[in-house]
Amino acid sequence: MTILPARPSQTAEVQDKTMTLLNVISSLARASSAWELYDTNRDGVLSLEETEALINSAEISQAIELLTNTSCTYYTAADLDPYFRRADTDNSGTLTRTEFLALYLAVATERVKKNPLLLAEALLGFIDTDKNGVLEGGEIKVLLTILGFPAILLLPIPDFIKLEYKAILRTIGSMLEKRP
Ligand SMILES: [Ca+2]
Ligand SMILES: [Ca+2]
Repeated sequence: MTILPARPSQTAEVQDKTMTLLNVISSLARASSAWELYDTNRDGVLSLEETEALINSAEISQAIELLTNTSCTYYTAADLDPYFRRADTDNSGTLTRTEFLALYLAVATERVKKNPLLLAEALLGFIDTDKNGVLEGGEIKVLLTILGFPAILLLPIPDFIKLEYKAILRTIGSMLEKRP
C-alpha cells in the first residue's frame, strides 16, 4: 500500500516555507489527523513504537519540515526515548494525544534551536485569538516550558498579569543570546 503524502500543490504559489502562524496551525492539524492511523493497536494511546511510526510518518515529516524549514531525518526509538519520557507526564509508559503534542513540539523545537523564539511567537499567536498581543503570564509560561525554555528564564514572568508577550519574547531572546 503506497500512500503518497498529499503534496500541497494547490499551495505551491504560497510555498513560503518560513514559519508562519498558518504553518503552525496546519502542522498541528496534520499531526492530529495522523494520530488515529498510527495507534495501531487502537488502545487510544501511543507506545514508543507507535510514536516512532507516527513521528516518521509522511504526515508528520512533512509537517515538521513545514514547521522548521529543515529537511527531515529519521528518528529511531532510541532518539525519541528521552522526548518520550519527558512528554509522558503521568509515567504511564504511553502517550495520550496531549502528551504526544508535547513530544511533537519538543522534537520540532529541537530542530529550530537556532531560533526557538520564532516558534514560541507563532504558538503564542495561536492562542492569542483576538491578536491584541496580550496573554496571561501563566499561559505564556506553560507554552514556553513545553518548548523547552529553561525555567529560570521564566521565573520573572508573573502568572496573574496580562502581559504583552512580544516584549517578553524579546527579553528572553536577548538573554538566550548571552548564554554560551
Ligand atoms: Ca496504541
Ligand atoms: Ca502517559
